[in-house]
Amino acid sequence: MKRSILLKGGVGTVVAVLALAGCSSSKPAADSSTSSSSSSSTADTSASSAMTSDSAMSGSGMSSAMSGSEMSSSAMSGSEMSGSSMSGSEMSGSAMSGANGGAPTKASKNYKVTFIQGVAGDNFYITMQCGIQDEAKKLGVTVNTQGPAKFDPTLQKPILDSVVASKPDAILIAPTNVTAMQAPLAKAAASGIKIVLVDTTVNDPSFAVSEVSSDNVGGGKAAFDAVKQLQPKGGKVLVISTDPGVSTVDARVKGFDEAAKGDSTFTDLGVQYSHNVPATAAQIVTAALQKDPDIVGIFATNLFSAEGAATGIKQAGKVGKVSIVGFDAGPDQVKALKDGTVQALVAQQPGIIGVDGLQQAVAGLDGGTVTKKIQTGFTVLTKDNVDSSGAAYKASC
Ligand code: T6T
Repeated sequence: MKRSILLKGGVGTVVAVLALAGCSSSKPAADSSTSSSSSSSTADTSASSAMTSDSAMSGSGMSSAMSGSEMSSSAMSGSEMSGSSMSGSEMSGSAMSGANGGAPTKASKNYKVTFIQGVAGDNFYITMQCGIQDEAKKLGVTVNTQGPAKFDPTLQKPILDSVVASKPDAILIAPTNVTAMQAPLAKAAASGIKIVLVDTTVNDPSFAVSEVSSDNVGGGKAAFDAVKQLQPKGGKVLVISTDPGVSTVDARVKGFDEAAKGDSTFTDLGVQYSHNVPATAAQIVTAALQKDPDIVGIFATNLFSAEGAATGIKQAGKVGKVSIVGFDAGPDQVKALKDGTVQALVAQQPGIIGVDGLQQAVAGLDGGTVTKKIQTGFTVLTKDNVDSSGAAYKASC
C-alpha cells in the first residue's frame, strides 16, 4: 500500500505559529486516497505532492519552516511576534494551485447535497455554510443546509434521519458526538450516500469519504502558548469546554493540557463543561475565581464558552487581570478582543473547511481523487492583528 502526503493549507510538516500576536498555523493533511465512485473507502494511496512552508507562505512574511521548539513563544521577541500574519485565504488549500491538486472544478451533474451543521445560528457553521454555498455555485451542485437548535445528538440524529430519507447524493455533517452519531452515519453511508465529516468526527470514521477539520490539538497548544505569553510567570489555569465526546473540543483540551502539564510554572486546574451554554460558562468562571482568586488564565475551547467566559470575567471584576484565550472568532468574540475583555482568539478557517468538504463530496461522487483526512489551519488573533487577519467569522453570507 502506497501512502501519500498531500499538504493542505500549504504549510509543510511543521507549522505554525504559536506567537501571541499574529501568527498562523496551517497544518498539513495526510492520507490521500484515490477512490472510484463504487469504492469510496479504498485505502490504496499513492505518493503525491508535498509543499514546504516556504513555497506555501511566500509573501506572507513568514518565510521559513520552523521546528516546534524554534517556534516556541519564548524564542520570539515582541516585535517578531507582532509582525506576520496570514489571512485565511492565504492559507487556503483551494487558493493555492497544487495544494489540492485533485479537487474538482465542476461536478458531472447537479448533485443534491445537504449540509448538517453542529448547531444552527453558530457563526462558525454560518461561515462554513457560506464557503459551501460559494463552492456549490462553482461546482454546479445544489446544497441545502439544516442544523439542530442545540449542539446535541438527540436533536441532530432526527435531522440526519429525515435528510437520509430524502435521498441526497451526499451529506456534509459536523457530528455532535463521537459515539451517538456513529451508527446513524455508518448506516447513511451504507445506503449509498457519500458522507463527508466536516469539523467534528466520530470514533470510527472509516465509512466517510473524507474528514476535514482544523488542527485542534495544535490549536489547544497555541492557546496555552498565548496564555504563557500573557502570563509569563505562570500560575493557575482553567479550561472551559462544551461537553466530553465532541472530537474538536476534546482535542483542544488535550493540546492545551499537554502543554500546560509540560510547564512546571503553571498549575492546570483541569476542565469544566458548559454544555455549550454561555451563561453556564460565565457561572463556571465566577465560581472558579471565587474558589481560586489567583487564577491567571482561562482557555475557552469554543465560541459559546468564550462568550460566556467574557461575561464571567466582567461579572467577577477581573477584566485584564485574568487572561482569557478563546477558540473561534465570531463577531462577539472579536468585539471582546478589541475591548480588552479577551486577550487572544484562535480563529479557525470554517469557510475553507466547507469548501474542501464539498470538493471531497463531489470528488467521491464523480470517482475522482479523495483525501481521507484534511487538516486546516488556524490564526492566533490579538487586538493588533485582528483587523488585518481576515480571519473573523461571518454572521451571515
Ligand atoms: O468551535 C466550533 C467548532 O469547531 C466546534 O466543533 C463546536 O463549536 C464551534 O462550532 C463554535 O461554537
